Amino acid sequence: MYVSKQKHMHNEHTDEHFQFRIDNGEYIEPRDYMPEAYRKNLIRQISQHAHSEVIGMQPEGNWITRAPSLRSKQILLAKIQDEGGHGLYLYSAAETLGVSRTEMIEQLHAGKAKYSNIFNYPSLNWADIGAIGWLVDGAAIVNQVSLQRTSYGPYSRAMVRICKEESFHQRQGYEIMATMMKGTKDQQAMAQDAMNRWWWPALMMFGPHDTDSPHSKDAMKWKIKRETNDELRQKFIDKTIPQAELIGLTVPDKDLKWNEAAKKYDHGEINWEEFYSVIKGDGPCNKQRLSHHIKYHEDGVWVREAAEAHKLKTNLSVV
Ligand code: FAQ
Repeated sequence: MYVSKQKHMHNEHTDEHFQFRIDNGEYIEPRDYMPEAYRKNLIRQISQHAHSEVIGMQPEGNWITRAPSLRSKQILLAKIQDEGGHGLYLYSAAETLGVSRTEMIEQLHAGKAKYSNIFNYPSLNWADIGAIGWLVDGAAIVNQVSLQRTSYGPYSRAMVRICKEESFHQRQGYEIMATMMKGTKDQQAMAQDAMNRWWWPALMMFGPHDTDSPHSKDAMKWKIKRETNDELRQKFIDKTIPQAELIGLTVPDKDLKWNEAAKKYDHGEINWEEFYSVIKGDGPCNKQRLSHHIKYHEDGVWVREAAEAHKLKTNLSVV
């Protein structure tokens, strides 16, 4: 053992030494040696994650002005601001890998970078805000708790901060659903309808089955991912079903049943055709989400110019 460690210590700029560090449970930092494919895979995943946080502000932003009370409006505003902050941590983490935020935004606008499938569905009424917080943030937490131990230091540290805020988000949504389920028949029907529409897309957030996930093999080897798509999806299902039952919601899956031997829920088939069509750009709201982002990015040119001018002025006055 000692001999092999010595050997690796002399060859720090090799893929072999890199893998040795990963297997040893070390974190990789921006200036450390890393294989080009590791860097590329991380830029892809972190930038898509950042875009998801920011695009994810839109379906909820739609309901700020129509929140049913001052309290619920304040909470929703705080939650949406958090999502913006999460996007910033993540863009900054990706920048440490040598890509600029401008480039990442250009890739998003050109349709070359993805963002989560889930944000291409419409938020039709207040119950949807409950379903987004409970199911979408609930799924995001399961994934992100696991990513706190991802092998890239800046990504891992961003995840630790983000997870602290996500658990408040999940409770915000669950509280809305629980309140509606204690309400009138119409309110209960609205909550159930939102559950029916968001359940399956939330399961798709974990990505394709492991057997159909092209990036998983390397991502697991490099510990970018600590658990696979299917493992995380199963965790989310097992944790969420008792929560639905507690407030009287029915999970819209006729094949769902408890598997006593495996101590987990077996679930029905996910509609992968829908998933691939949504991530290719043909979901109900893809065009709306992107054009909204492009419009406000262009409207914000003057802010970025003013910040640059201020920086220049400050630098000059220092000289
Ligand atoms: N949506 O080989 P894999 C949130 C793509 S944050 C769209 O399995 P990977 C907070 C994938 O990119 C939600 N595309 O890929 C919030 C790849 O295509 P590519 C975001 C997807 O990366 C709440 C292809 O399919 N969270 O919600 C999706 O190893 C409320 C093959 O897939 C993260 O991004 C999908 N769901 O595993 C904010 C977590 N799944 O790139 C506001 C970090 C797969 O080759 C309001 N990301 N694809 O063109 C991850 O953990 C991973 O990237 C996975 C996918 C697990 C999402």
